[in-house]
Amino acid sequence: MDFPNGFLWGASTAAHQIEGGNVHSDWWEREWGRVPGAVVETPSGDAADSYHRYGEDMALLADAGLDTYRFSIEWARIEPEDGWISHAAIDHYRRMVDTAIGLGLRPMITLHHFTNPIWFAREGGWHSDAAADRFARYVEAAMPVLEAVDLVCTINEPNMVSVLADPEVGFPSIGLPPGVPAVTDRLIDAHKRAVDIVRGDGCLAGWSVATQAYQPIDGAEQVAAAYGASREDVFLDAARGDDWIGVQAYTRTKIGPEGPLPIPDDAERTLTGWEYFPPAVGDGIRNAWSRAGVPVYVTENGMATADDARRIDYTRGALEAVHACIADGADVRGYLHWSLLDNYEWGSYRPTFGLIAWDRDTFERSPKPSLGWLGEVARANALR
Ligand code: IFM
Repeated sequence: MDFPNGFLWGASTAAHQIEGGNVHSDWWEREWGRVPGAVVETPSGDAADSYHRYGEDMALLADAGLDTYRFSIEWARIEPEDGWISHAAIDHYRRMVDTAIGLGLRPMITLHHFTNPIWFAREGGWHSDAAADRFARYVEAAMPVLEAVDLVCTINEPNMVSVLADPEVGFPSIGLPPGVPAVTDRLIDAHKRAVDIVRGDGCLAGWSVATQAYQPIDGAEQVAAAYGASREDVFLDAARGDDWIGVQAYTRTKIGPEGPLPIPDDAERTLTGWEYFPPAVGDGIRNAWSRAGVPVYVTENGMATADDARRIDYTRGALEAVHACIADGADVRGYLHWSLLDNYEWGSYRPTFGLIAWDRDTFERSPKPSLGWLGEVARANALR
């Protein structure tokens, strides 16, 4: 199975999940019990210390044969206090961009990946009418990071941000609560403003949506359509006119007449409790391509497992589905695996998604066979 010329192959990460010490962010506050209603099993602490070890991490990615690294820059580091910009943080992320390019990696930068500065959260977060203005001001301030970057993701999984805008909501294993409509509107506004800002500097702008492969059983088609409308489709529709759309797919959600159905007892589950279902990415691509009508990147896809051979099986199955979408005419431009490193899965280190493991005390990196495997696929630009 050959992939199109110029197809990008890479892996994704998010700042809070790997950098460590993100002390000015609202998630750090949650992790240390300072947010009423929020329950977190384990604090992120030093995470993988990728804030200091990013060069080693990127080199492992590049040496394996991959060509693209998606990472996020951290608003809470760049603007730790309302209106005060850290030039040291901007310089840090510029160094990361330079390092990636020096290694032959194309950087894709995410501007917002779940975490907010504490001051932003205290002032209402995405519930505040000032949210889009505050976000746009941060994006303006971050522009020096993007000088040598073309692909920019404004907001990661706005549909999850809308769901998680209330701290007592955790990540569910089946279905999602509906988003908060006013938050959804503000996120779309913030996205459009960020698109204008980064396009002004010549970047290609998009955002990445958590696609959930809502699959109706017979007779539940309308229920599934209504279920997906506020949780997924509104965010895909908002990407019409963007330069690209990101699909982030892991599992499916079967929908019956009353809504999401439980995962059958005999189905294989991953370490996040989700059903093992590699073709989910195909459902996500098809929905994104038909609704947004712009080039698609798979910006996240992977499996939380301690069994790396199973990760390879999963990824092979997912790539078969990506290839089938391309064969059917979808304009898919790249595949970025989640994740480069085992990381902080929003409350715990147990679900391991990484192509690379690391020691919790020494931070020593141990690439897994899946990294080499994906690198070979990338070098061949084909799945054999
Ligand atoms: O770890 C998350 C990531 O932050 C957003 N997309 C889904 C991943 C796995 O849950």
